[in-house]
Amino acid sequence: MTQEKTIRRTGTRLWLAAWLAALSVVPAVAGAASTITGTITFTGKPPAPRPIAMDADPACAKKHSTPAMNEMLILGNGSTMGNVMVYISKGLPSGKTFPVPKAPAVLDQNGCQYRPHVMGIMVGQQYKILNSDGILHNVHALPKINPGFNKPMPATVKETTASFAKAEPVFQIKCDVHPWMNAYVGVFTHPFFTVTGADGKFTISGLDPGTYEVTAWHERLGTQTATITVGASDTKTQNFKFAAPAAK
Ligand SMILES: [Cu+2]
Repeated sequence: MTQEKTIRRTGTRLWLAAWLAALSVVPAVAGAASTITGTITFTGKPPAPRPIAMDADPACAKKHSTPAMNEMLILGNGSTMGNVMVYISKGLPSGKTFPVPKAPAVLDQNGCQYRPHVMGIMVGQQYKILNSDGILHNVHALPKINPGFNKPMPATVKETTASFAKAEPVFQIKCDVHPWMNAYVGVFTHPFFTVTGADGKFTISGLDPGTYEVTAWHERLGTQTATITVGASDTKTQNFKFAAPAAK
């Protein structure tokens, strides 16, 4: 091939690449993604934080220099609430499928506590369960729709995996060796779920315009729902308040 021809071909290729790049930056106007955001707060007098007594297994107690605290009620400044799972519970088109993340959802057993305490996962996504402790644990999943499982994880077993075939909000995972160990998992056919940190904030984005039911779930204080309509490229705010249970 002559040098001139090579230059001409390279030029054509560069032009084509520039043209394709220009196409890809055309904004997608139709169905522009929308967002639902908000803050979860706790009202009423919160109970005093409770330390977890790990004395039953000295190997667990030894992993903490200060007592591990119960994770049921995580409060931030202004009584914002953590460990609340927020998800779209109605309104997504029934036939639409969403890609399953290739990365696994990871549950760790660390300091004889599950990390994270509350998490969401998609149907078919790999659920990787780690044993960072190097202590005997027993992962006992208690779903009602999916099959349950009970996986002993001796000190030498660092990892096991599972997955869930059906949507199921929200079920408990417990450790049969350490009765204080609890985690909660929600399984979804879509990616529109999140769990609040101590700041109580949540953001669910990437939604098509439409009317949605949003559910906020807490392990002790139950569920709340709200119906929200978002337009194209819209952001709507929906806050939730959970009240302390009435004294008995
Ligand atoms: Cu355990």
